[in-house]
Amino acid sequence: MEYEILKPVMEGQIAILTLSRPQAMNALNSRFFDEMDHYLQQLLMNSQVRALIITGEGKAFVAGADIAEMADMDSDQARKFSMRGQEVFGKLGLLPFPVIAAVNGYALGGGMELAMACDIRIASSKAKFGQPEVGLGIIPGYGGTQRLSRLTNLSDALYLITTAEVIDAATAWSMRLVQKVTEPENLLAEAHRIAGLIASKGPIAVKLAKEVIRKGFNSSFDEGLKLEHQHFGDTFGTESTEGMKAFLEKRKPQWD
Ligand code: CO8
Repeated sequence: MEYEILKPVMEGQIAILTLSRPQAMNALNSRFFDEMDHYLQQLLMNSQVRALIITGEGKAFVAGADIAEMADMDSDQARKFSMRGQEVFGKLGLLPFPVIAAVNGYALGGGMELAMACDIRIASSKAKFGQPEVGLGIIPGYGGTQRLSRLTNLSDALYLITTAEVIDAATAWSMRLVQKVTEPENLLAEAHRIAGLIASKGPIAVKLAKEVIRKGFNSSFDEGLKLEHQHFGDTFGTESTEGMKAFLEKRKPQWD
């Protein structure tokens, strides 16, 4: 598939995806979801990838779903558009490596929902976050009503979604919506540093850790503990032998 909106590159074992529709503030249209779905399938087939960084070109990370495309939709079309977005964003959580959103600017509506669907968020100090949907007479539709309360808390989610207030990066950090805030010029370097840390660790361990944390988060504590001991056992006899041997021999592990 030829990409019109996505600009993917590989740097070693780190995949970097730049959303590039700057004339529309990287707004998410149907074409975007088709390209993203295709790209995520390609990534799944590449066993070398250890982390994915998603960022935006220009002033915005993503300024939301494409309002021009949504404006003429009826309820059925809107439901389908919402389900398509939920499906594609849901795939980020299922990738066998962490996904880092490097939020360079506006992350509004569907853009904030995309960032929240990633595993880790870091933000430029110039980034702005918000769910402006109710101002348009609609509600978030790509998972925002569910992810925001889980990532922050019930009242912060209700506050942000019902007021549509746009917050700066420092406020997003104080709500634990983002893990780090950097100077704009350091954003990508910091995303690479985090991705590099992840890539230097045992790939099977990282994959299983992500799976256990994500699945456990959506189940009971006891179910989560069960998953943990199962997968803890699964790591033995794989690269754990090399990781622990390397520690005892005072050298760096060789994972591949
Ligand atoms: N959709 C379509 N076009 C957009 C969008 C968008 N979300 N955001 C910006 N654009 C376009 C503008 O229309 C403008 O186009 P043009 O140059 O042709 O007039 C261009 O991008 C540049 O935008 P501005 O001139 O407005 O740039 P500013 O720097 O003045 O402002 C803002 C930047 C603050 C980001 C401003 O553009 C803005 O407020 N954008 C809309 C933000 C918004 O409301 N987002 C939420 C959208 S709704 C949503 O995301 C729902 C998700 C769930 C969907 C579920 C499926 C049904």
